[in-house]
Amino acid sequence: MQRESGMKTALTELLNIEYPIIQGAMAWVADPDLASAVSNAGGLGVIGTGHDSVELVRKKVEEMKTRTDKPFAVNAMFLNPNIDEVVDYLIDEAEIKIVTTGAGNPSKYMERFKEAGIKVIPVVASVALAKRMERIGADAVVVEGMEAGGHIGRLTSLALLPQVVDALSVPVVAAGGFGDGRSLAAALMLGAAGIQVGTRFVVAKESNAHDNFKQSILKAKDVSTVVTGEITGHPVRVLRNQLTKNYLSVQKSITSDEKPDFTELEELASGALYRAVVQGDTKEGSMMAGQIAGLVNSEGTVEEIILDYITEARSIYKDRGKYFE
Ligand code: TUI
Repeated sequence: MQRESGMKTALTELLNIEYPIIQGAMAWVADPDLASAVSNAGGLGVIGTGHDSVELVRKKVEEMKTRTDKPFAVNAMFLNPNIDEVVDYLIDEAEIKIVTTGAGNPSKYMERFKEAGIKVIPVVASVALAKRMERIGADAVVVEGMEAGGHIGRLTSLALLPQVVDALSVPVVAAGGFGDGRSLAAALMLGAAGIQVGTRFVVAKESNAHDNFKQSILKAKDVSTVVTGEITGHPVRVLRNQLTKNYLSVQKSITSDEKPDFTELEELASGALYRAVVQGDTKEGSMMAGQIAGLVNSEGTVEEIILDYITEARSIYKDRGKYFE
């Protein structure tokens, strides 16, 4: 395969990678197979840790180290009940150089991460949290718009990204809706130093996501995703199916009591991500995917996907550059 020359940005310089593309830490998908393929192809592979035990995180990190000698990151996800032990392991034993964080505020761990020489890249969904992260030592931030799959904030990438770029000095990475080279070019134009890609990597050849889940993304249209769980304070974007129909109907029946009862919702959601991603249950499983799923129409290896982003972004720049002359 024709190798593209690298694309130098503040992010590639910070992380010592070839292309300004970070792989999202999708629970059950972002394993060492996918993450090592991304790192070996010149992006930043990220090991997802979802609700993992510390033993499982250790296994994944050890496996990753046998698969790549390129930079990689581990994601710390704050809805994980084992988060304290996972962070202790990452700081004290894992000997890793980069951490991304998601679904919460990493402030209480920041000093220890920095003391251990670990670069920290929190995922944020607001200007306020982005500024706070920079102030306490974040090396870069990922700004995630509500177009993204999984747990999301309230603002769109197009509105949020330039506001964070204006507010920060550290590199800003755009996430949520960045499904091809056009969006990489657009992100760079808005002042980002790179993008984070989730949904498009779910369908990569090296991704171990169940084929039924991959096919659902490949078949998805622009309107195929819905947001569930807003009522619980944890909005999650997923592909529409029987589960979301049931979930949204229960959600609608819950009145705005002082103490609403979420038991039925919790039962519907319990284990639902595993059912979709690992067992291939596209009816009752939770198929987290971004709005960009409608644009993801072909599989391809991780290397093909990354080079596709880079060649398309470069060709867009050449073609559209004429408007700015
Ligand atoms: O973390 C994500 N996406 C995720 S995590 C996840 S795991 C899960 N599994 C089952 C059910 C529900 C979730 C699935 N998808 N993206 C990064 C992200 N972080 N998006 C938004 C945020 C965020 C939100 C609030 C970051 C910080 C934050 O802080 C609030 C605060 O405390 O200030």
